[in-house]
Amino acid sequence: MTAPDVATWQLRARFAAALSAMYGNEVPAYTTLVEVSEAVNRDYVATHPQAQRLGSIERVTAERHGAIRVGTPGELTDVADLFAAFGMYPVGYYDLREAASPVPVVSTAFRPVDATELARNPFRVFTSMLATRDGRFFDADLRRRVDECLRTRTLFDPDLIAAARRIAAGGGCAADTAADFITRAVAAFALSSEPVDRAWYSELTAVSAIAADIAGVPTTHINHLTPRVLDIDDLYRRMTERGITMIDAIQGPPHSGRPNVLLRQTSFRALAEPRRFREPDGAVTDGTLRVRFGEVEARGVALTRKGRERYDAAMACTDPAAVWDDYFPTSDDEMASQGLAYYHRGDPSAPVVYEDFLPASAAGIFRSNLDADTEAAAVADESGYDIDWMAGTIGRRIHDPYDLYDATAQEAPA
Ligand code: OOG
Ligand code: NI
Repeated sequence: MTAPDVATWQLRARFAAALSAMYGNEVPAYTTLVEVSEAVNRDYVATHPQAQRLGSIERVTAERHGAIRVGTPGELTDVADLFAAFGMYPVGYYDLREAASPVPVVSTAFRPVDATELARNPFRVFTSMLATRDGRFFDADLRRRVDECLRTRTLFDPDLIAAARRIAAGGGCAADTAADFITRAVAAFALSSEPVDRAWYSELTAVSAIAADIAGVPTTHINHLTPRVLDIDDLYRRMTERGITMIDAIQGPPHSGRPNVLLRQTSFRALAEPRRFREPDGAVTDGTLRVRFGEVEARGVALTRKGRERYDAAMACTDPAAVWDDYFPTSDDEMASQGLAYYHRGDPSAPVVYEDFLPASAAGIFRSNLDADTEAAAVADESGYDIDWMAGTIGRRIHDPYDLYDATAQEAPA
């Protein structure tokens, strides 16, 4: 068999770029964020000789992650099939119901799993499914009505999913198939212009803003698209100077003079966007919704299990910044010799970049962009949601991030 014209990684790069173009058209603040991010990265590279140790400026500049939310196991399965055509596979299980401030979703991240593919294009999408089976957040009546509403919608055209399966099986596709496939995939994540059912949306909002966002509308949408920066403190200052109100903190590890670990993120709420509503009397009116937002991130070295335990312990302190130096050493040499972080073939000058997400940050990002929390009732969780449930449901292995970092660390840098 001959190689396909367009390989999965090329499809992934084109998909990420096309989503970015769509998002920039629809959300003007995103374009500002990308401009500021690029300026931050240029300045950082110009003043820091070691700047590219966490990734080439080409990769970092093109790098994005997105986030989507779906309502049912079937929709999550379609997402898994669609993203496989772009060489993106589920990695990690994030249970945001367990966060300090719980969000009623369970999540995974779809991304390339090996170093070569990540170097070609690292696009990833954090994907959450509404936890309607969890009685703490959904009583029997609400669950039934939400599930009924979700049953009647089709997020992804079955033809698109069938095409995705063929492309995944063939490792790519013909040139004339590629453009059409990408256009249809991007369209599946655009904000819908269909009128929103006012009564249903309001009713859901009253019990759960997240349920309204997912089940109150007939489609899904990319809710943010995150560029990567090399200096997030600088980015935060520059955005604030431009008059964009960021959430009040950077999520994740504190600023320190020590090796950057894992992931630091911050976000801002997008402005209300014009939407059409169908009123109870059938009339279509104009209104607004705030469903999309901006986020930016800085990535550091991937921590080993031992390093992650340290991290979690430091973050459990009242002021992690104040105690950071008690938990983490000053240099990559020490990080490597103490087995706290991953380095290619043990070489402390070659960090393995963290490619995943952090549940506490994810819950924080979610909540900071919703008007209200979902109240949890004091009943038992009988949903059965866990990583095995999710893997079984989508019919795929969910990769363990540590296995992937272990494998990457044994290779030379890509
Ligand atoms: C996802 C929030 C999680 C991140 O970067 O941690 C996330 C969402 O709001 O749907 O994207
Ligand atoms: Ni995000």
